[in-house]
Amino acid sequence: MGLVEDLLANKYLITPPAYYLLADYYKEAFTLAELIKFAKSRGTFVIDSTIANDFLREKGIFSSPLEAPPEKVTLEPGPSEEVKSSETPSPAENSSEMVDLSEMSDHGAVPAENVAETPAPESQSQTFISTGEPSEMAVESASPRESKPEKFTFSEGKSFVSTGTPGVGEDREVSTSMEEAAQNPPEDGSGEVLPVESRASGEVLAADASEPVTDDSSDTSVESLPNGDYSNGYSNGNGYADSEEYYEENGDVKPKIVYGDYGVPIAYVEEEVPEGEKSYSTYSDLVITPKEGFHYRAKEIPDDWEMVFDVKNVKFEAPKVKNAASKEGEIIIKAYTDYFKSRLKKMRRILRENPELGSVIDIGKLGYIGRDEEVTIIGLVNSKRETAKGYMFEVEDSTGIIKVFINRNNEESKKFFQIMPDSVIGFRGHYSGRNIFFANKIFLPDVPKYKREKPPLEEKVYAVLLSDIHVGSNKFCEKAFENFLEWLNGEVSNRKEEELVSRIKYMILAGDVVDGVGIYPGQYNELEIPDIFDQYEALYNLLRNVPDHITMFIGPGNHDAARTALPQPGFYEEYARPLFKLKNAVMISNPAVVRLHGRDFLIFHGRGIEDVVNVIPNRSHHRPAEASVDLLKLRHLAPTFGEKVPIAPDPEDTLVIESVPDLFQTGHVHVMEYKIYNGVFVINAGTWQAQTEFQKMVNIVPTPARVPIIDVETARLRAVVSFDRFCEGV
Ligand code: D5M
Ligand code: FE
Ligand code: ZN
Repeated sequence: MGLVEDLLANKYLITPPAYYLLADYYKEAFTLAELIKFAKSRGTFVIDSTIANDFLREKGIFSSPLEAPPEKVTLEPGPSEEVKSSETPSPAENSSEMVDLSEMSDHGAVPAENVAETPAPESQSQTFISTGEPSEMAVESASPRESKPEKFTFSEGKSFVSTGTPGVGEDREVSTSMEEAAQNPPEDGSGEVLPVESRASGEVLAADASEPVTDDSSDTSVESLPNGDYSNGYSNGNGYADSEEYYEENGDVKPKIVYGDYGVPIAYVEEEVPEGEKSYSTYSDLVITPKEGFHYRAKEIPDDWEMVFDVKNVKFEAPKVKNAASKEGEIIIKAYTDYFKSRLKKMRRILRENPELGSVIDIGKLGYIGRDEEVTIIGLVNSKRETAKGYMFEVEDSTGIIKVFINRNNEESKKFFQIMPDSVIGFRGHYSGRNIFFANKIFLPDVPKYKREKPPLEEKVYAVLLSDIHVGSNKFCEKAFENFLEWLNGEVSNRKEEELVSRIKYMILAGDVVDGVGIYPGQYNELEIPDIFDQYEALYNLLRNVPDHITMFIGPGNHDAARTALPQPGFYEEYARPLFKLKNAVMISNPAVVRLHGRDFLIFHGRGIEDVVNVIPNRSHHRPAEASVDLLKLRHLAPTFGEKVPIAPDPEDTLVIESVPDLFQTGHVHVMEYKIYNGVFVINAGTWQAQTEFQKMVNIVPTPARVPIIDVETARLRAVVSFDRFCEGV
């Protein structure tokens, strides 16, 4: 068996970049047992490129990443150089329940054949690694605890609406307190209104999901729609091509190569295969039309939206190097230097808006001030670590580098844990004269505490937030999604829902709209639609059923056909072409800022959350809103360079949260959760994909098919409509 299969058989995972690093040496220079033992010693069961590099170095196969043969160099940034602080949570959380390889240490390395003899992944799928009970955490966090619910019953409807905490034991009744949930979320210690995490909500959701469901699909007409031409108004700026052989495996389908700028092949256009000949459906005959007589108030409300920020509109200047013959490496170094200069400049501007900062001085000029003088420095935190008496940072600005120390007894030192490497921070204190700055105050860029008042709107108008639909996955909750589409088309169960649907004017999709192909090891086995073109076609066939008056904003995620590194300017049009012909859709970048009726919605797929979870103690994939608040405090969507999230060497850092949004939407981690932080509504929109085998192994418990509905005026939650009962057993 190959490396991926062998690892999977042992409940170990490998990322594609790590695979490419290791595959050639497998069985030649190392055994499976050695690799597993190494991963185990690092307390992880996910072999990524950092682990792979370290392993190869330890095996003496190469001694530094630079010595790897050129064809093995991946686009993923190499391991970070900074000293890891001791508070970084250990990835070994799961180790006690991992496959027991203790025999290995007793008897030395087990030959690969022995390890490979363990049962195939399919037969082991029930014995996945599990730690604790994240499902409770996952579902309990979405509803405010203290709202006094006004109750109403759904016995037959296809959806269920909830924002308040349902009463205990009301398993057939679902409660709501929309206004209260929206305007009076309970407060927490920070002095700002923050949502409260409630356990009951999840339980009632589950109970509700077990209700018998009436099939009222007869209300929707199903007929076939003629295939229109793909519109072609979008130009793709990212000329990345995938491996040619990959697509040539496609049996008798002859790929047609499309060339981008400079003759770089960017896509292989599949020849049309009639749907009847395919073993899967792309929903080509799904047509849902608005229910006759349903009154859409939103149709009468004038459109009011603008793109405030889209990466595609940023003009990046290519880095200037001495001459055209400059080495490629030199250009890349220059590009990243420009990138960090841009970050520093933007973040300094944000930090200086805080009047508490006082006088700011360049690091290079510290030598000119008196030792008693209190000053502030602002710089990139290159590294941080705990010392015997406190915390030490290495901080850099464009004029110099300095060590910054803060004593543990100072309350301010607690901020140490919030500071992610490579974020830009202000330190106030004294310069010792020996290249150490003694700080007594730490300033995170943060978000001002005051609420940004906006003029009221004449009419209530709502936006629905979606993310991670993952069309094409066999875990895509298609029935739930179709029910949601019917709901949008007026198939509602009561007056409350009618009011909601009637006023929905916008829909935001924050990435991973399809499942993609070749995204994680073993994904192929979980694909219903194994073809990326057909996945986008299927998504198109679903989304064309969104009523015309609802404007959709659709951005990419890491499963989409788009550049992997952040920021993602947009979908590769050659792959996602069907989306571009949706009349009521706007293709956006990741990240992007859309202004709806004067309210700024920051939309970000959310990969930055992964780094927060890895770096900041006590963070979890199951509490994404908390992690998003950490990013807001650092005013950056992916501060740390060289961790899990690849960052493109653009000369400008477009991941800085330059202006404070009214709402900050993420996805990616597949858990619906929200919070309010300093006036910003922070929400993760969850997913439409049930738990995948991969997620089982890494213990991610999603909360699929819940739709948060936002009152645009307040940029707060109006209701959560849940279709999860249709997502069971997917
Ligand atoms: O991400 C779905 C979830 O899976 C999200 O919580 C991140 C997590 N994820 C994705 N890739 C990995 C790897 N390689 N290791 C650990 N966890 C991961 P999605 O983007 O939908 O796949
Ligand atoms: Fe996803
Ligand atoms: Zn994702």
